[in-house]
This record gives sequence, structure tokens and C-alpha cells, in this order.
Amino acid sequence: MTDPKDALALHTAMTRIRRFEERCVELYSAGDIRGFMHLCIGEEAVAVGVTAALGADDAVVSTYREHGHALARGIPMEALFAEMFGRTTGCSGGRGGSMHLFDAARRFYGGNAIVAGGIPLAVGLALADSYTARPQVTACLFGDGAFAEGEFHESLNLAALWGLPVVLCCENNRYAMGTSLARSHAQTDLALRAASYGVRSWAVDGMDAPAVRDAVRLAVDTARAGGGPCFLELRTYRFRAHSMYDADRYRERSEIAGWQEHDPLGALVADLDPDDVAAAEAAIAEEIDAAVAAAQAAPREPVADLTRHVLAER
Ligand SMILES: Cc1ncc(C[n+]2csc(CCOP(=O)(O)OP(=O)(O)O)c2C)c(N)n1
Repeated sequence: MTDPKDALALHTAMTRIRRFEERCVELYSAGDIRGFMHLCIGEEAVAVGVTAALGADDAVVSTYREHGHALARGIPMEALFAEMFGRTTGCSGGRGGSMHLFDAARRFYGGNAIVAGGIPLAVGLALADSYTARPQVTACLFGDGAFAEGEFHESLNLAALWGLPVVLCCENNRYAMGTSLARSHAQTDLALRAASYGVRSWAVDGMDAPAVRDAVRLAVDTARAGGGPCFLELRTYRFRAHSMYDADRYRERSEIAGWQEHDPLGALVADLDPDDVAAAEAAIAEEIDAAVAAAQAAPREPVADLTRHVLAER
């Protein structure tokens, strides 16, 4: 059993992510948010568990399913909503939108639309840290679809060869967009495959926030102590479709319902005082209302500025 205070903190952090995304769905349906949007509902334990195991100076490299990672890393909700609305107060100046959240001050290096695209970036950050003998670790989050990309395998090989301080966190939700892992990979044990590169690898219940945090802590401690990279297969499930445009016809409803019985929010609730949960929900609702109002009132970029940041400014 998790300590009740700890369980409440984890539960509140996951609830905050879920309510944030539920509001994003409403805003998207109303046409206030545009472009592509990928939700992490069902996968909140990964976001909260991974970030809770990192220090403020460690780096995070994320994927296009990154709202939860960004919130859990401490990017203010208002800056995230503003980014969704394309406002200048957004964390990427309103130019990135849902898929390109970025915050250098919090060492949050995106938000990357390219499958596996963040992995060489993470290995590069870890190489820089190792080269200059800094004690930081880089955590990289990506989906199981990354296993189909050459850059994943090249990056893993170099990270192992050079003993780099990087923790590779694979959110294995069993599907790469609409294709199940079993239809495209002969070996679906991802931890086993990563281990073949000489990287310490293990599988974790990705619906269990304390278990994710404990496993990532062990991996981070190993990497920081000079033990080289670690790979974690975080076995999870997204309750929603791949993106807002996906009709989700590739999964049985019964499969989704089965995973919803292991909802990461529900897993902790038994240890909690219902009054504490209700108070946290009320505070989150207030935070969301205020953040949306402030973000919607924020300015858009003037047309005259549109060519800024295209080339480096001197
Ligand atoms: C290099 C590259 N190839 C193809 C795509 C198109 N694409 C977008 S998402 C996706 C599947 C990704 O799988 P995974 O990361 O496991 O995603 P999830 O199950 O969370 O949707 C693909 C092939 C892309 N974005 N980048």
C-alpha cells in the first residue's frame, strides 16, 4: 500500500492531467483549438511517475502525446492552454500548439511530431552531460511505435556503447496509431529487445504510478552513478483514440473496457479520504477555469512578427 499522503499527491497530479485534457476536448470540439491533438487519458501514471523521479536539473524529451508530461514537469497550465490557442504567452510562443510544447527553463525539450525523433535528441543531451561531466540525467518518453524506426535502434546502440546517462521510457500502449504491436513486430517483448543492446531493461506496470516512479528512480540513480543507459517498458493503455481525427475502429470495445478497470486514478483511490479527493477536484476545476480565461484573453502574435524566429536573430 502507498502512504496516503503520497497516494493523494500522485492521484491529484494525475487528475489534473485528465481534467486538463477533458477540457481540451471540449475546446477542440468547439473549434477553439485546432491542428492535431493527441490525448494521454489512461496513461497519466507514466507522466506523473516518470517526472516525479527526476531532479529539476534533469532533462525531459517528450513525444507528440505530451500534455501530461508537460503538466507533470511543472509547465504552468496557463502557458499550456495559451499554447493550444496559439497565443504569444504560450510556452512555445503560440507557434507549437499541442504537439510542440517546449520549456527550456524547465529543461523540457519538446513535444516532437516525428515518431522516435526525440530519442537522438535525448542521447545528444546525455552525451553533452557526459562529455562535460555534469551530473544530469535525460529522460526520454516515446511510444512503442518507436521500435519500428531505425533512429531508435541507432540511438540505443550509441547510448550503450558510450555509457550515456539517459533513461529511455517507452509508453507501450500496444498500438502504433491504428496498428497493434502484434501485427507489426515478431517479438513484442520490448524490454527483451532493448536488453539485446546491452542496456539494462525491465518492464513495469504503467498503470501504477508508484511502481513507475520507483522503477524510474532506480534507472535514474543507475544512470547518474555512471551505470549507463536504462530502458523501461511501461505497459499502459490509452483510453482514447490515437488523435482527435482517429475513428478508433481497430480495437474491440471490450478490450478498452478491460483496461479501464485498471484506471491509474482508480488504482489509488481506495487509500484516499473522499473529502480530500473532492477538495483536489474543486481546486483543479478552479485552476482550469482561470487558466482558460487568461489564455483566451492573451494576445495573438502580430502579423508583422510572423517571420521572426525563422532564422536565428543576432
Ligand atoms: C517518422 C514518422 N513516420 C510516421 C509518422 C506517422 N505516425 C504518426 S503517429 C504514428 C504511430 C506512432 O506509434 P506510437 O508512438 O506507439 O503511438 P500511439 O500508440 O501512442 O498512438 C505514426 C506512424 C510520423 N509521425 N513520423
